[in-house]
Amino acid sequence: MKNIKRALITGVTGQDGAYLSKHLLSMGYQVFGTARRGASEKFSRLEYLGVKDMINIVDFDLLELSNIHKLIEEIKPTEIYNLAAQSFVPTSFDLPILTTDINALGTLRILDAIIAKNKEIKFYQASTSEMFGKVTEVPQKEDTRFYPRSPYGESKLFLHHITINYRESYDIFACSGILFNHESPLRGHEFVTKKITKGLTKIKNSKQECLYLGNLKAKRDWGHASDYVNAMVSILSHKKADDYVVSSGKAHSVQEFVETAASILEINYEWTGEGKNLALVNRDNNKKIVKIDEKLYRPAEVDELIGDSTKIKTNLNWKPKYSFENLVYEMVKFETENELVKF
Ligand code: NAP
Ligand code: G4F
Repeated sequence: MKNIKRALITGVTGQDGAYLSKHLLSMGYQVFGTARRGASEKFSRLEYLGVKDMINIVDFDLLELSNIHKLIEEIKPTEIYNLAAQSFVPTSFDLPILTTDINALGTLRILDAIIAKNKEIKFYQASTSEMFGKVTEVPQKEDTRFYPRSPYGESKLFLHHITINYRESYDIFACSGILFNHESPLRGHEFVTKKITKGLTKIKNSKQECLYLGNLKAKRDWGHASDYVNAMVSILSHKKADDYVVSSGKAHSVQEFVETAASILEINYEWTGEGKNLALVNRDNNKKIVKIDEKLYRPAEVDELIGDSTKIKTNLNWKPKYSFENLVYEMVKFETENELVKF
């Protein structure tokens, strides 16, 4: 029993928490996952993957210091994966202080507890390509200059740097994964890929008239969450603590994502108009099924992200299984088969 690895995952109710739990359980880990108390339960992702009953759920909030000390004492984790965050970029413009407290100071609370309680715990931190922001180099790699464009990106830059600082100052095994956008059927409903796959499926089934989106020209390097949680585990399993970019190496615009999903759904479409009048028209009935809503534009945008994951591929032998097309296909298929499910 002594050698069983005990992983504590913060944010286990989120997309990555669910996939990571499943992966760690398949490797024989004992998994503890944190959830915030709320008015209703939110374990639908864990239930969908069939792992809810195999995880020990514990109460936790990143805003509170005492609970992380208590969890480390009680659970005695060998590894902590800090995935919990206020992760939606637009919300960070509305709630910048809360976002910073949860993401930046929350991480510092955990790091400080590790120093105080057990410096042997291995620590994984969820950093992000949003830190590259207004990019200064294409593609972006570990040493590309950071230029965040949102309070979310700024909060993540702090936690990225403080993780490195604690590793160097206190000789702990603390790593950052600089993950580019990763999606799945379990993606939150507010993110653009879920909005598109759910919205177009409903339109195809005559359950919705039109889908409103913001900036269609933004480009993202999209991968699948199940491939990216494997990278997290590889990062903590390596003999040396380090930071890695995790990406597909290919960028697509939001407009291309719409086109790919529409093609999978066999919607006979064409684009009309330009700028804020750009719209996707269903040629079978001449209805505009995707329109721009300028309210969805962000105060500052990250125009194009594309990652260079040579380091993790070379050093840790990581390789994604999903292509962009397979990712979109799986998300559309999920929506056609699970119309009423909302994560
Ligand atoms: P997600 O689906 O939004 O999940 C976030 C999780 O954090 C949820 O379980 C949420 O709990 C929890 N949480 C939020 N505030 C908290 C607080 N104050 N205390 C404790 N838990 C809190 O995010 P994700 O897509 O799985 O991403 C996981 C991590 O990777 C995040 O840190 C995100 O910023 C980062 N990241 C994601 C991507 C991506 O493309 N998915 C890319 C790079 C980095 P509730 O259920 O209670 O809300
Ligand atoms: O899906 P998004 O909201 O993801 P975003 O902002 O890139 O952030 C995600 O990826 C980050 C990694 O780079 C994570 F750190 C972060 O936690 C999160 O998981 O938006 C993607 C793009 C943006 O350029 C946005 O302006 O899609 C554009 N977009 C266009 N219309 C839209 C919409 N985004 C959303 N959410 N909703 C729209 O209607």
